[in-house]
Amino acid sequence: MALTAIVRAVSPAIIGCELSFVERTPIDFDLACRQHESYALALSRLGCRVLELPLQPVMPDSVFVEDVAVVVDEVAVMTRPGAASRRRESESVAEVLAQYRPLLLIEAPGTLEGGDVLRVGRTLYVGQSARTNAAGIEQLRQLLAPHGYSVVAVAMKDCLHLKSAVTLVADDTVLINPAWLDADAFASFRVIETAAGEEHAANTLRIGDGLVYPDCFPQTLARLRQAGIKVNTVDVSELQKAEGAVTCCCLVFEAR
Ligand code: CIR
Repeated sequence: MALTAIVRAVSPAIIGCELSFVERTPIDFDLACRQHESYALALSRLGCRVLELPLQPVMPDSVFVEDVAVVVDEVAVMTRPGAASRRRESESVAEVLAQYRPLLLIEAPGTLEGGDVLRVGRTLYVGQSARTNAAGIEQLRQLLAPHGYSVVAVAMKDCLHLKSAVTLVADDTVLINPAWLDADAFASFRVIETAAGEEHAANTLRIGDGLVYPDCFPQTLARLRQAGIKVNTVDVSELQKAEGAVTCCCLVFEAR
């Protein structure tokens, strides 16, 4: 089985992106494009077959493909993003995912964004964020229960998505910014905390047993390496200005 990663190039409209907890600063579009290319290359070096969706020139946040779908082994759930401006991003992602999985849908009044969903085996931790509401979480629970998944809602604050605050970095280990979430939900895991002053450092992308990780969090990076975790660094400074991070620029799944 091959790992497939869906990505989409950065839209020239990215300067008009949604921002919630990050202040707007100028984005260097050409640099953002180069950084995204290097990111896609890192995915392919880690063994992913990279599928590039058509550019969406008028959809500012369309590079952040993670938010419009939650893909598990049996099905893909098309989300209904809490940011209304992002709902039109779904169609082209759904077209491609339909080739790999039956599609299920989150419907109004539910909202859910993929950045709020952290999968660990058959458990999906879902952030109660400004983008994901209780109806969205309940629908996800109902849709995935028949496939053997349980859904755990996690309280969080002060950041965009659950995976801004926590990601899985090894089978039994999470990287957490404890200021942004209720860490009790992860009490059964070994916990690595983000270093002081590196508040955005908890978002890592795990591919196989290695991580793709921004190069701008040196102290947290050292903690990960000390824990024996293999880390490949990338520079995503321009995507971070759009409140993006490394998980949000791809949808990775086993293609069968
Ligand atoms: C947004 O606010 O929707 C985008 N500017 C950033 C989305 C980042 N997505 C993610 O981390 N999963």
